Amino acid sequence: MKKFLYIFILLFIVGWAQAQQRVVYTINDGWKFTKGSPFEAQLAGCDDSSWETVNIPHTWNNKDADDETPGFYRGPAWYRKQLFVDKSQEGRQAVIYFEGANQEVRFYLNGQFVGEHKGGYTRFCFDITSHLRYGQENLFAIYVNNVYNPNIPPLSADFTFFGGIYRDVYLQFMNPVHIATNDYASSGVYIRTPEVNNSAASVEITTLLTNNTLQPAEIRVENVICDADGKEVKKTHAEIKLASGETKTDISKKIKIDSPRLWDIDDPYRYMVYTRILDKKKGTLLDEVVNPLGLRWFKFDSEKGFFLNGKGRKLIGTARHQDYFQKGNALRDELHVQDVLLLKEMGGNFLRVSHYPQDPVIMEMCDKLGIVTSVEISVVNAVTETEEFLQNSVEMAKEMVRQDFNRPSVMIWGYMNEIFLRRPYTEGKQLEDYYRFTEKVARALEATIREEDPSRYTMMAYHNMPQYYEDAHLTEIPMIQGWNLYQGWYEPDINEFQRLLDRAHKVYKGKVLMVTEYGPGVDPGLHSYQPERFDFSQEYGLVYHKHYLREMMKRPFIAGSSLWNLNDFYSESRVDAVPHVNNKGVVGLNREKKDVYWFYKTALSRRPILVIGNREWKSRGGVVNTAQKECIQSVPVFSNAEEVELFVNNKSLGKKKVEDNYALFDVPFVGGENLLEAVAVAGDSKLRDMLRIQFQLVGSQLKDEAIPFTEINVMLGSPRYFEDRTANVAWIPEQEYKPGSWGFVGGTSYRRKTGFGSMLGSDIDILGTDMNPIFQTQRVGIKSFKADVPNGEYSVYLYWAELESDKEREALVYNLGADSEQTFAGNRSFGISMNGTTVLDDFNIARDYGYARAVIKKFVVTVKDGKGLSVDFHKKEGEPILNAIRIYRNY
Ligand code: GCB
Ligand code: CA
Repeated sequence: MKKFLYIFILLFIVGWAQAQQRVVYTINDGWKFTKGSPFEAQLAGCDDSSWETVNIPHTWNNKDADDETPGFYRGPAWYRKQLFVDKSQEGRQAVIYFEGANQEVRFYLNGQFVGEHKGGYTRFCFDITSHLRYGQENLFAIYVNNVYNPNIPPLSADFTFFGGIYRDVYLQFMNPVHIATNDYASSGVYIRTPEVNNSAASVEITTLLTNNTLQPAEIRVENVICDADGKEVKKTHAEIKLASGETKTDISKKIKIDSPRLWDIDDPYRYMVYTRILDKKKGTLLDEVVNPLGLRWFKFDSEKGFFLNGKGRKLIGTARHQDYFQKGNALRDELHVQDVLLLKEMGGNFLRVSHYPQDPVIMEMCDKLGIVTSVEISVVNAVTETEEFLQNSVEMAKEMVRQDFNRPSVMIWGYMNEIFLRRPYTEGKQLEDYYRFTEKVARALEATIREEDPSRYTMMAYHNMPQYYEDAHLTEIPMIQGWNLYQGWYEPDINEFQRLLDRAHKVYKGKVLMVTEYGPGVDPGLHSYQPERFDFSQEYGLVYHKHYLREMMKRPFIAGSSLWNLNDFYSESRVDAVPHVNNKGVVGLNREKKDVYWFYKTALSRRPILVIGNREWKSRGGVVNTAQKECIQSVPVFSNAEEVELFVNNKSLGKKKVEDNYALFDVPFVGGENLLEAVAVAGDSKLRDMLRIQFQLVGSQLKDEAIPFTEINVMLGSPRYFEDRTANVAWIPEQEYKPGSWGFVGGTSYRRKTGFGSMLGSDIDILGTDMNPIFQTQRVGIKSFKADVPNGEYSVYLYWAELESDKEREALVYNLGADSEQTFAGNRSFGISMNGTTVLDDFNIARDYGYARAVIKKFVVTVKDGKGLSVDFHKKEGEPILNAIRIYRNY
């Protein structure tokens, strides 16, 4: 009797275990981590007690942007964890699944090597069934390396290659007879929709099935299509025999759905497909996976652009990088989700998932929000002429396609971004061979993707050297040409943009065209009322984007565009207004919205909008310029209403017509707090927006008692305004000295030569500060800086950085890779006196501090006898310079 009971219980347990569904959970927390290669780190004997404890998502480079050492750690590192695995999972299939780790991984379990993966942006998994110990602790040891590898793309790129296990890691347990997990970390299910129209759709489902038991298995495969409410719409089934150890493919019959509800930008309706396998005899459920199903049809036309479900839609959106302020690329899901929400809120309907496949939640969000996507592998800037490089690229393409195959949002697969930006040769046989090899890689990728997935389009993105791409035949290969265009930024003439579009339309007749990138650098803390190229001001951002959007809208043959970029992102080698950051985002590293974001939101939104711009300009300042002792500065108010009224401190400034999505108001600011209130009427809705701005008013006459002098903060050689957001200090532009007032005497604004023309100031990284803009402009040949301040004691801070280097900077191709180690060998020496007293006699910045290093000297000066302050510069060798000055009244 007892024996029977045992058998009964045993059967019950086995039966229960078999009927149990897939179990999937993350194992992110509490890993031991160290950089380097400790001896036998995969073995239990290795002592990891002194290692750091970290959580995944994790990168070891998130702090690298903040330090001054050029570059970032690129090398090996280890993660280790003891993990208890439940006894109840014994006898099941076990898999460890990585959403992504940069860039080479070797995985060890309980001391044994299990598998490896190359490439930092695609998902991968390993079967660990035979290595696990159940009801015990298991030693997981993961080697990750982000060192340069000539055979793994990307070789170089304008973003930081943050190393680490920077996306979620999971354990999965399932029945040994299951939907395959060994096909490039895909879901094992591939859903195709060979025909879709308004009246009917047909669906075809391919399922990969694995039998990892020692016996043959007879199973039933079911595919149940449910609507969004979970109601069954259609069901198919098939019976299949699997030999022991076999993985087999089942292809469903075509499933017809009548009057389908389509997936569209405005109504991203999703059916769900439940793929199940059951034990044929017992009917028990063995495994199940769920995939989204979007029914839609689309096409790109070289003249008329993009069509979704028969309707013409211009695709407008952004590209996106997967990093965040001080976090590097190690983002939890919510931060990814937020980005797609930001894009949707802006009115975008397109995401270029570039330069690499991204977190699964990004794709899920695009499916849910109706955002069309293009996903690309990270073959960027250059290739290595080896078979291994080619093979790795092809593998990445397969991973990409199979992993995001079922996403209704995906309509384009991309590969190769600006592949000739960093050509290793410029002429001759070597260049020819290089072109030929690159073409070979391109053709292999094109063929792979088309074979994997003939239902989507292919795309490649080029930089503005069409000749290179034509010579190598790359303009012919993909179905869509993407052009990355920066006229009015890297190149001087903004109107060249539309000429290039028209040229491409003419030269590449029949090719579908997209603008895959365009955008200017915008430091959220910089403003200018004389905006110009390379000044990084919010205002130039508006000038640029207004122009580009208008020109693209005029041209139906431009199927769509993805501005560069949704967010500011880290790029270690970059030297712009913010060190190591590419500032072309319409939102910042911390996702604060810049004015250009509001511009797009207003232009693209169909809902009534009214937003006072300059929203994040919290510490603002300026010089009195009205008889009423106010400072007039213009403020944009974004709206899609016809006209807008603005009140300032409860007084109306009247109504203004909106042009190009905003109205500019001349706002008279008073010192202290100002209340701005905008109102407008759009259709039936009354719109209202408010903004409080703190304004630091500077007198034009410094002895004016109505505006007691407290401080001025002036950037020389510059019309820019800059906010020191840490200390809430408002920096204002220079002006020429007039008696009673303040300003410079003599000199000119420093302009640096660029690859094309010149720019105001410099964009080199200034060492020793995180406030580059204060140091990046200067007055050269300055004689004096005078301020007719009242008697008292003052702190006078002088700011310098030597911007001139004798070594010619690297040619400014997209100003990447400029090195910060240059030394200044030239000579500039001058003396400085304050109200007649010599404070420095032989001041040579390069000699004492080197090139591009922030130097701040504070002097305490007493102003007497109503003489004001005069800082005088005495030329000895070269021209005296001054980058900025702060005059602060102590008493
Ligand atoms: C490009 C690249 C992108 C850069 C961008 C820029 O063309 O494709 O990776 O970040 O230009 O800002 O220079
Ligand atoms: Ca994730």
